[in-house]
Amino acid sequence: MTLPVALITGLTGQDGSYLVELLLQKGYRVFGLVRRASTFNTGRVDHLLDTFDTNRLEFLRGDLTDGSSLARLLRLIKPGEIYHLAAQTHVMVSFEIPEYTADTIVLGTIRLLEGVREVGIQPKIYNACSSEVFGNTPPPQNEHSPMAPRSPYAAAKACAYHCCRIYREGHRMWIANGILFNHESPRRGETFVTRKVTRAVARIKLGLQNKVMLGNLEAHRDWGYAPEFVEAMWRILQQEEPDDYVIATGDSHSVLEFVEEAFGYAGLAWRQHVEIDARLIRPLDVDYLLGDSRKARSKLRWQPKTSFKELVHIMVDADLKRERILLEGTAAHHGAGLAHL
Ligand code: NAP
Ligand code: F7E
Repeated sequence: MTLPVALITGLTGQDGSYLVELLLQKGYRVFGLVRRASTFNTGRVDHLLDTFDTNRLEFLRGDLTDGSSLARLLRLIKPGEIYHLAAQTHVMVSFEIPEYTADTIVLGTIRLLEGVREVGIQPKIYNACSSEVFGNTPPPQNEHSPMAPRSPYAAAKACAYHCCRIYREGHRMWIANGILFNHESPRRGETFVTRKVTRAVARIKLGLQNKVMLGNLEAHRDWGYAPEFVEAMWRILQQEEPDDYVIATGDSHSVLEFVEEAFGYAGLAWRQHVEIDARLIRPLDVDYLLGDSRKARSKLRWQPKTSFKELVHIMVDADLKRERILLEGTAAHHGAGLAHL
């Protein structure tokens, strides 16, 4: 029996790591595009290498900035489904490296789509769009809300979204945009605000640091749980016809509320540990995101399960566990001097 074959760009990222687990559970053969880095960058998926034999999961070297590598992979794999997740994903960083951000998001997407055309395959393609494209369009935001990007990242995601629609309509390709609102997990990158806070809470609780510097505490985000959001990506590609979907919880909280919940859960007083650093405040920020995902709920039969509080607790618990293990590792390496910790 031939297994369905999927290619994931961005497999080493937060979403890619949960998606590959889901696809392997569902019986897919999965290929992951992995870029070259000077240090190991497969930490989020290394646990899978032991679990699955190499016929089910394979990493292939490539880069969104290198169209020839994408075309070569497509020719080699001929995937039936492509989950296009790779990107420069940090909004603040996009103000500092706008060209690279646009190169990965806009040109990277075009290179991938042109590669598909050149190789002559007809896969179903998922493109990772973002709620950032809505900017300060009043909440709740859905598939019909105007896009009003407020960062180079958001502008690039809006452009890639339109490119996907153009290829869908113009070249009759099967491409769907998932407009996902923020989704978090213990695997979230350490420089996004949720993980920055929960990691700091754990380290403060264990006496490893005392302060955390933050920027705008007033911004509101609709934060969901990443494993549930990758399930929506898969459901989008199982539809007969390609379409665009907002994926969100419908519950919005401020950064300050996230901080209060995370510190409170660990029994800490946040005011004693949080300081504002003006350098972390963005040239432009998105004030209030709250998604209306009724279309996904009815057409995909998808719905989120994890509440805001549960998400915060999952992340704090995971960081406490991780920091304790790291601490024990340090103690083992450095001997008895740290044993009292
Ligand atoms: P992430 O954790 O930052 O992962 C990004 C992935 O892209 C990583 O695998 C990274 O590789 C890879 N990548 C970056 N530059 C690349 C390049 N030049 N060539 C090849 N690969 C490259 O992001 P995520 O949170 O999983 O998000 C997945 C996608 O959904 C992204 O497109 C993001 O913009 C979008 N999105 C995310 C959210 C959210 O809340 N998480 C919401 C809406 C949309 P390394 O591991 O080597 O860095
Ligand atoms: O910021 C504020 C910051 O960087 C959230 C990406 O996955 O989701 C993510 O983008 C809010 C902003 O996520 C700090 O100003 C305060 O208002 O965690 P974030 P984001 O910008 O919403 C969207 C949907 C994506 O598509 C992106 O790829 O928190 N904030 N203080 C801070 N943010 C950070 N990073 N660090 C702070 O110290």
